[in-house]
Amino acid sequence: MAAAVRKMSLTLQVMLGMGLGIVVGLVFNAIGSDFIAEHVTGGLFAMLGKMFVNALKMLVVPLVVFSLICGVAGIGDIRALGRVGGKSFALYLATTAIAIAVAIALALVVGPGIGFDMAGVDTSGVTAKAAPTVWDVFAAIVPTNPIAAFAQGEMLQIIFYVIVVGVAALMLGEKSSGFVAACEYMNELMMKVVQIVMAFAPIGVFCLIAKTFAEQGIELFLPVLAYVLTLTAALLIHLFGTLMLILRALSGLNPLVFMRKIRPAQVFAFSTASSNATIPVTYRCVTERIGADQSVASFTVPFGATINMDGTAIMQGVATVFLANVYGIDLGVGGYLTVIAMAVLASIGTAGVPGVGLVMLTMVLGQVGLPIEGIAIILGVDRLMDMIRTAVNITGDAVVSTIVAKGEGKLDMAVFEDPDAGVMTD
Ligand code: DAS
Repeated sequence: MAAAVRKMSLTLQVMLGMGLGIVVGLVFNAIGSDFIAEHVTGGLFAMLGKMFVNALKMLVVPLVVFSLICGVAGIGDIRALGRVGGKSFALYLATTAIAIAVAIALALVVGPGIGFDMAGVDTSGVTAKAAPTVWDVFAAIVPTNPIAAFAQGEMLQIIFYVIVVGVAALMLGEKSSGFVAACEYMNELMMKVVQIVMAFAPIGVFCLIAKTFAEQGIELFLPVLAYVLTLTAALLIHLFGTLMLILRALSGLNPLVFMRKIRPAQVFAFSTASSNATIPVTYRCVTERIGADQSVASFTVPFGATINMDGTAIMQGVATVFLANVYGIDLGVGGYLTVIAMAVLASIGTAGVPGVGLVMLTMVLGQVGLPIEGIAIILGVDRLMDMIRTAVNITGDAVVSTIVAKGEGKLDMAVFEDPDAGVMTD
C-alpha cells in the first residue's frame, strides 16, 4: 500500500490527502470530542498544517526575487517588459471586473438574504477598515525601505524594487552577467527547496483540511445556505465558464488540458486559502507543466497573486447583494457599479492571505453604506468559502500568465501538450 502511494504522482497523493482530510474532519466533527478538538485537530493537525503553510510562505520572497531578476534579464528589453506588465495588469483588472459583475447579476436573480431573520446574530467584533483611495494604492507600490518590504513580504513593493534592479542590470549589459548567473543559480536552488517542501504536501494538506472540516460543522451552513450556494455557483461559473472562455479566445489553448495542468496549484490554494503561500506551486505549474517561459511567469504569477482576486471579488459581489437583501436596502445600479469599482481597487492593494477577502468586504460595504456588522452573518462559513475562492484566484493568475506568455511567443507548446510535463512525482 505504502509503495503504491509512493508511486502516485504528488498531485494524486495531495488529492488523496485532501479527500481523507474531509472524511476524517467530518467524522471528528460528528464525534464532537473535546479531547480530539483540543489535542488532535486543534493540536497535532493545527501544528503540522501551520508548519506546512509557513514552509510554503518561507519560499515566496526568495523565489520571487531571484526568479523575477532572471525573468527581467531573460526578457532582454524594456519594451517587452512593458508589454508583459501592461497586458497582465489590464487582463487582471478586466477578469476581476467581469467576475464581480456576473456574480452580482446572478445574486440579483437568485435573491439570497431576502427574508433572512437577523435575530440571534452576534454582530459584535466586526470592525470596519477604511477604504484606500486609488492614489494611496498606487503610491504604496514604491517602497521606502526595500529590506523592510522583503522582511514583511510586501509583494507589490518587492516586485517594483526587483524590476527596477533588473532593469538596471539590463542597462549595465555584460557587466551584469555574473550577477544574473548567480541569480539563475539561486533561482534553481529555490526551485529545489520548493520540491523538498512539496514532498510534505500530502501530510500538510491532510492536516489543514481535516482541521477545517472538523471545525466547520454542517450546522454552520444551514442558516446561510442561499448565500453559500449562490456564491459557490458564481465561483464555479467563473472557474469553468468565464476564465476558460477567455483562455480559449485569447490563447487558442485547450481549457481541459490547462485545467489538468493547473490542478496541483488549485489543490494547494484550496488547502492553504492563501494565494501568496501558493505562489511557488502556481509558478511551478505555469512554467514546468503549462510551458510558460520564466521571463513572463516570474512577473505575472507573483503580480497576480497580489493584485488579481477574481474569487474574492465574486464573494464581495454576492455578499453585498445578500446583505442588501437582509437589510432591505436597494443599492441601485450606481451602488453596484461602486461595488465593482471598489472590489477591483481593493484587490490591487491587498495581499493574498487567508481571510483578506472579508477585510476587503468591510471597505466595499462601507463605500455603499451597508451595515458592516452584517458580515457577522457570513463569518462562520467564510473559512471554507475562502478556500474555494482562493483556488479561483490562482486559476485566474495562471490563465493570464498563460495568455500573456502565448501572446509574447514565450509558451512552449511541446510542454503544454506533454501530459507528463512537470509531473510532481518527487
Ligand atoms: N485567501 C485570499 C487569497 O489568498 C482570498 C480571500 O481571502 O478572499 O487569495
